[in-house]
Amino acid sequence: MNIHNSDSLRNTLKVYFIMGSPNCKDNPAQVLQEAIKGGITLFQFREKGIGALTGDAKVELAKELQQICREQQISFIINDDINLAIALNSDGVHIGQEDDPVGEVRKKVGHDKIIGVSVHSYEEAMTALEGGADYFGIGPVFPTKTKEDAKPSNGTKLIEELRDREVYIPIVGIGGITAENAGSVIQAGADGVSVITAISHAESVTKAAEHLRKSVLNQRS
Ligand code: TZP
Ligand code: MG
Repeated sequence: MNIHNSDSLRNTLKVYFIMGSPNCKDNPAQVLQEAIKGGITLFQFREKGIGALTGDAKVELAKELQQICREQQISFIINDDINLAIALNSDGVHIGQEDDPVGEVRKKVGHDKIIGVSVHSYEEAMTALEGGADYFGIGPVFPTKTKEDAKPSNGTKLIEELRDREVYIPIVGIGGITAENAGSVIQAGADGVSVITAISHAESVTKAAEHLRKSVLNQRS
């Protein structure tokens, strides 16, 4: 998209909230509103896991959350579901290694959309870069219970390796990130952090987002 590799995308990735209905104790629309109030900078709709909505119910929730993002000028990314992303004209998609190759996804969504790719090695990163990824998601940085099929946590090793090898694409860390450990992810070279439960399960969603935002913005990478 226009904000390819730019400071604008780096800034947008700083406090990246991801969720779907299985991650929320309260109504997802309310959780999203509160998270935006607390200062998240980007949202990803990830409707996965036990009890995840499918079919029309999933589409309706996606539309509702997208509308909230629009009103609050927060970009709206969809996890995995390229067809839904196209149908809703979302701002972008986030894909993993099990999904279609990045180049094919790029052809489908067009050049003005953000494509995020989860990578777990230098080789995967190079392939994603060649395919036209706009940013990488790297993790799990810390242990997490949120993703059933998550790989073992690997700290910030790959983030550091990519920066050492002069790969400057925007990067977010993911997996077990909290306000307490977010600083180390930024220090390692990430532009931002993406979190699910640190915000979605917080007693005060707004305060949790504020707290995370402060700890990210107070760091210099
Ligand atoms: N990918 C790697 S870890 C993870 C995903 C989607 C889950 C992150 O959730 P949490 O609750 O922030 O650890
Ligand atoms: Mg996927």
